[in-house]
Amino acid sequence: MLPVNERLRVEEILKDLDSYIPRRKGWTWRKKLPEGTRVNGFVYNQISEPLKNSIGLPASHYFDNIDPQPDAVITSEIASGRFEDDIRRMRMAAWHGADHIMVIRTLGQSHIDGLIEGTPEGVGGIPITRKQLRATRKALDIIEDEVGRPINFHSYVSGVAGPEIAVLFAEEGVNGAHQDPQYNILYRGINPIRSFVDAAVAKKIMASVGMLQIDGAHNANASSKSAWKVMPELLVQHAINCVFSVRSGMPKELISLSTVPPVTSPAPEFRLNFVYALTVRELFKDYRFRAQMNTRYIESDLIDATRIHVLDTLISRLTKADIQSTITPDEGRNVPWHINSIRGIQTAKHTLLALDGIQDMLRVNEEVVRPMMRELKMRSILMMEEILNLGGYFEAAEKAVFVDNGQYPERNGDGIPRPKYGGIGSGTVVPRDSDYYAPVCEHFGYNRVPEWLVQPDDPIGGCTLHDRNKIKYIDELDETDNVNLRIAQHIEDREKNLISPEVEWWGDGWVQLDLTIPDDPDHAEAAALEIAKRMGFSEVSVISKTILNPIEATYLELKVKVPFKLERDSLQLPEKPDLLTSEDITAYVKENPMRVVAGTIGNDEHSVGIREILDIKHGGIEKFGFKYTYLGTSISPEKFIDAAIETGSDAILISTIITHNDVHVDNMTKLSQLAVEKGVREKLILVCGGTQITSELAQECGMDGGFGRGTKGINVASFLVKKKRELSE
Ligand code: Z98
Repeated sequence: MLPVNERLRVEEILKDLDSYIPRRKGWTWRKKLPEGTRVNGFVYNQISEPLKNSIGLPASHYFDNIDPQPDAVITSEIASGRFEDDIRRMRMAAWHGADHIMVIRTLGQSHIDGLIEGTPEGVGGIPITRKQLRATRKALDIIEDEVGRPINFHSYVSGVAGPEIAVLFAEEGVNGAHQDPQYNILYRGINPIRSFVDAAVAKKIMASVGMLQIDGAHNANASSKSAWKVMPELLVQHAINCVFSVRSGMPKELISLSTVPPVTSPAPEFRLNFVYALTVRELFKDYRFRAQMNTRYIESDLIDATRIHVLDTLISRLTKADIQSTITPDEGRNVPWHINSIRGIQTAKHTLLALDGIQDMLRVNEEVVRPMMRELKMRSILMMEEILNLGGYFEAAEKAVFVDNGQYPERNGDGIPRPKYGGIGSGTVVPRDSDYYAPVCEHFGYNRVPEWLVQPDDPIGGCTLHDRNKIKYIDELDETDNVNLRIAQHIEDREKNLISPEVEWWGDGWVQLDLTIPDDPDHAEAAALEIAKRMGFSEVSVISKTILNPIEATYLELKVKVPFKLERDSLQLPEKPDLLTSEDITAYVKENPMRVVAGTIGNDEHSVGIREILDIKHGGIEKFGFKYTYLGTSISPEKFIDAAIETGSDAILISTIITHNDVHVDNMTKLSQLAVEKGVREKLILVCGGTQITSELAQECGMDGGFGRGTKGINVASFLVKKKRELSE
């Protein structure tokens, strides 16, 4: 197993790929835990087995670092264009709780009539090749051992090479794929007849290895102008692909509907989305559901995307989702950044856990929703009827019935027309001869296997799905575009121990910068670009703008590049304080009550810092059981000592921000000398805090310890307990 503190080495993964065998085929669901399972005292009804290694939600450290895993599979879509960076992101995603990794394909692969080989770089995704699949699956084997949960690897069986890709996926252990002939036809302009014939073959092959299928209905929503109006059509598209898949040999458990809440606010989104979600799940109750979030209305604003994601995931929990997808604003602005992938996963995990068991507490008001569901069903049944009346799917597609922006039966006249005999690959489907025979096992349609054969592939000694030796592995075809060239820089930097920031590819130098400029959007944009240049960044561009007020201020997100790299070994790491745990401190103070006097010293009136260190509200020492007497501001050293004696305190906490004329040094020195003079120095722990204070400086001035910027109550509490233990020894 890869040690958790070691990087994934692409060069290691690339070794011996010619003999790599995927460890399993087919889809894996999470192992659900019984309702009522307790984790750290909390009861959960919708969780699954925990991970071996993982990173919990930000607040998990308040709960003993628990990281319960929701019951739904969580998807991360990855589109860096370089598979060697995709696999790093997969490792990050898996640690945060994703177990379904969808790799987006490079732009244009749908139109390539055959397989690509090697490891070329892609645009908006990677070219899917055997080598990239093997390398990724091999990396996922390592990652799933590390997190202790199977990870489903997924991509797309679409385009004019659909069946070839399905065979490739079946051979290489890809666990799931999008497959929907309507996608080819409507969005990729591929001939309708060819698309359905290819789909039947592809689905049969996918089913033979237990791959999960996701359909493409959501694309009607993503492509239409008035996306909420295509709801009846979404139901129709799901129905067409479901029935066609079952007839092609796919079991219903392997068919997952890709459903999206069709609309977002400012529309009254919940009413529309909830009724739609109830309807689609009722109509297709025997099937699985993959809930995607709305992508149609995502802007390039991260928080906006997050709000949409949370509300969409609420719909999933109020209805059902076997798979919860995550998408980031990257989908809108085409900057697929590591951090946003992870934020998407956190959003899904957080929302699913937050809403654990919510359905048990609520009842849907049937009186309200039933008529709305009925109306939606009626509209889609009418649409299906019209398709039949027109002569069938091909005739309807030719008449631009699909992706029309009118809510059926209204029509807007702007649907996508797809001629039955037109498009890419038209005229390429030929009928089989009556004695057609192919020596392959997983086959759609008739195959006149000679009677004397047990298996159709006996004459060739087994097809590639049964005899891996028949698979031809091609390494690289392009000497100028391959992973070896790309990772050379990566390896060089790693060996020289260089560091530069990244957002997308290893150490790519990109930085996200956000600024608020007090001006109108045009001036703010020009100013932001100029500021970034003067800060020394190169390649600056604005990726998102939010108007706070048309003239008062504009918030901007920039993408900028750092034109240098750092030497890792030259970095000075701050010493980590050796802290006692909260439990240790609390237990000690319970057994050995401790009291302090505190205040700001001399003429210092800055009391915010010391209050943070004292008060329970801010996680101050009071939280651990310390009693304190707050003397106020501008307290003299004499008063501190007298008060400590009077109250029988163990320690004096002074605070000082003012350093003019070294007054802080004088005050610390005076306090410690006075303690000596009054004969209490041995009994009292003297501590000073303030922005300019260091432990060394405080000790030079006769104090026991000093605390600077960033100090929290626990730092002081831990110090006081340790010191008290020393004194009592
Ligand atoms: C998703 N976020 O669902 P190309 N087939 C289907 C698809 O939905 C898609 C493709 C193929 C979305 C991503 N969906 C968009 C049914 C894409 C992709 O032609 O290689 O881009 O196929 O995952």
